Amino acid sequence: MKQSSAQTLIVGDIQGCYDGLMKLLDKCQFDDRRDRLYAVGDLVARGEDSLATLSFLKGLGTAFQSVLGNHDLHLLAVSKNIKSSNKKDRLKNLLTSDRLDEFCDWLMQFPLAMAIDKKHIMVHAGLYPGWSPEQLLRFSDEVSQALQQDPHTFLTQMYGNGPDIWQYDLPEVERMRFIVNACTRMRFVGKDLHLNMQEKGTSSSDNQLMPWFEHPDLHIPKKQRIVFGHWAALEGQTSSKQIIGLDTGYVWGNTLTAYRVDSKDRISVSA
Ligand SMILES: [Mn+2]
Repeated sequence: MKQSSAQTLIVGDIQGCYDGLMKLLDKCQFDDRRDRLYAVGDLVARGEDSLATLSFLKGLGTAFQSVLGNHDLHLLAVSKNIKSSNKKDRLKNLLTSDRLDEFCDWLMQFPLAMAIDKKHIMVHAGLYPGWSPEQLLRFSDEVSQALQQDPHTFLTQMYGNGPDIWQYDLPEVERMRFIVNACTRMRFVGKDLHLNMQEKGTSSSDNQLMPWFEHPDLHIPKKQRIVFGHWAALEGQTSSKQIIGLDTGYVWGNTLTAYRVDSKDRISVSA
């Protein structure tokens, strides 16, 4: 059937899988003159062609927007010689491209969290259960301001697992680090609201830990939806209709998924 009306698509973690992205957009009959494409972050890293991926997405102009994932932030730090590339990343052609600075400047204008309409909020890892959706968007703005004002200082101070619990009076550097970790790295959270940075599976042997979206302190207004990626082991499964998981692990040999906002259906292609 031919797609005739305008679509809003949100795609899961692309991770530099350019061919997969092309297959998925073909299947959706994506047309950048008519449709809008959003991504939940981790545009680059482990896939075969992060350079072609960024070149394509940036070329979409205003038809494309994203939030930043942990791999996108790491790319920014690597590009500024603050960190070295992860062993498993396949970023060589991007890091040696004469367009690297152009792509990094472009990425830096994307936030950690974004409301794409009145209903859907995108964030790479999830909504920290100690925050409201409004707070998430406000804290994301704080991070964007700090990142854009002084990228080198921000990216240097960004790394570390602590503090692992949110407090309103955290000193600036710790405050920024917590916001980045909650928005881009969170999976399991303790009953006491601490972030656990070790567990990556679907369940934890520690019964004090739970997925962020199952924490009793998480409150999302009925009409809102949180759209996230990052947690490939979930294969897109969550316990709530309000929580839409889109990382289905294409880079690990599974599928790349888009959520079509208008019709509430999912479209996937296999690796
Ligand atoms: Mn991630």
